[in-house]
Amino acid sequence: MRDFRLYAITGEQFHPGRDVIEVMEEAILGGVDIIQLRDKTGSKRDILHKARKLRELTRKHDVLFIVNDHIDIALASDADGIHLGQDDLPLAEARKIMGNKIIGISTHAIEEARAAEREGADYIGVGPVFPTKSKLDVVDPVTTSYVREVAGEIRIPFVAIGGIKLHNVDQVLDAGATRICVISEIVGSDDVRGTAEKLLQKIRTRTNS
Ligand code: 3NM
Repeated sequence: MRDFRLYAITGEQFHPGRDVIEVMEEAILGGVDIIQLRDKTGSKRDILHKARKLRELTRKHDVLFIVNDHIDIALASDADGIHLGQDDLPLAEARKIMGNKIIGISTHAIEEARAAEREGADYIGVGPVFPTKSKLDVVDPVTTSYVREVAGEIRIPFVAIGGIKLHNVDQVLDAGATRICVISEIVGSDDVRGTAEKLLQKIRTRTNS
């Protein structure tokens, strides 16, 4: 899979009155190189409609596009991949359906990270590093020590997530993360593009890239 550094997930509750496509385009212009559509409340039809628009946007800017949870919508919108949680379809089953498209898995403990790697995930999420209000069923923060553990052991790409902000991203990078994933800090910002630019700059500085 093509590598990425700054991963933004949609969170429409953070920008009432603003269109998701417009917000995500600003994020991309700020340097986000992978987008995930995450919608826990809409109907499948609505989610598919947004997925198709985001697919068009991400093609225009040549960035990756991932759909959360819904494999059918990922396929119907020709997304680059799917992101699954621990309670979703098992990886082996998802792989049968997704072929060689990207499969990302959320992990909250090293055993889950090892299993995802063993079973052929393309990348894993590592979090929530800090407390977050963006995910309802979230587990307790795993802290930067879990990031450190994964950085030291897991060989597939991983992305740190959960409560990551401009003011604490350095701690996550210090723990060995080279890819960062955020919802609220980017899409809830008054300056979506500027916030993405600043986050990317911090990643670049720490990873010499
Ligand atoms: N997944 P924010 S934490 C969607 O730990 C999600 O797997 C998490 O949003 C995990 O950047 C999270 O606003 C929410 O904290 C991230």
